[in-house]
Amino acid sequence: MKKTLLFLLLTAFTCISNAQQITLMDFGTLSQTTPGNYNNITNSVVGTTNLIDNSGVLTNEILTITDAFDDDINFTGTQTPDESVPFPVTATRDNFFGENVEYTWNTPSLEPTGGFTLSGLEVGKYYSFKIFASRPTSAAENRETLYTITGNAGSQTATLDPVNNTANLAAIFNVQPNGSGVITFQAETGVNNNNEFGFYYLGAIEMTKTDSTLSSDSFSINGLVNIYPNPSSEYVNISLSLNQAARVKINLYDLTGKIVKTILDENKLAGSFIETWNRKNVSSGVYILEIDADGRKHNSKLVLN
Ligand SMILES: [Ca+2]
Ligand SMILES: [Ca+2]
Repeated sequence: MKKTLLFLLLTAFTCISNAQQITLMDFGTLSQTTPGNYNNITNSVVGTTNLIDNSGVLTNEILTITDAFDDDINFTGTQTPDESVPFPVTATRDNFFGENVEYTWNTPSLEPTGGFTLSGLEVGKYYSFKIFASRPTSAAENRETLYTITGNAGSQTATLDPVNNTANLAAIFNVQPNGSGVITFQAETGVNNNNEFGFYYLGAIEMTKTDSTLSSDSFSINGLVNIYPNPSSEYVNISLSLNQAARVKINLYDLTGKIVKTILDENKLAGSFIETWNRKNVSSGVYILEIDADGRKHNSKLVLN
């Protein structure tokens, strides 16, 4: 009997020590909230939310908007998110946004940064973030958004171009809160953003809390790839972040599955790199761009116009 109890206690302890807590956030309009165990953040200017985790348990982790986004909310995000994206359409189709050039469409506004704090976090734990934003548009432009997450060891950044995005995520791993249990999050216009207002976006976040560092192996490669501009008329930039050295192949396929072009086939060291490809000898159309890093594959639709 005692042995059984000890075994049960050990099992419970093991489960707790390996526990992951996942918290889901949909940033957007009150009219397009996500049902279920989601945190719907619908006030882009002020407000606090006591977050629930993905099993509905109140975490007492508090999200406070500390740096207003635009008081308008975009609700034209993608309604066809890729299967690999861990967010439902109610979360992908709306966004908080801001701009670094005054925008006068509705009420005049200028919000070159937008952000929030997460407080009540557990000091010593690790928090990892998958970030999604999407803004379908026919304009051939880049609306690169720079995300900065700051904890006790300084800041980490990631970028994402929301233009026509259905599959790309920005990912930031293993941020520990400061000594007061706080992590800060900021979104702003990225350096490659060439929109006339510098529009940047935040649509949804999946936050994972772990006791020890989370390996980026446990994330699919999808989170670490960014392809822009897409559609493209001249150059295509493919940015990729590798957590370990890998043989990286980038192939372009037509929609019948026939290989059109090998863009890259090289050994790459761990870290981030950007491959810039000039598509001048490839005719306009819709293609599939496949990135293969030691067998971890990522496929994206690429439009050349
Ligand atoms: Ca602001
Ligand atoms: Ca959203």
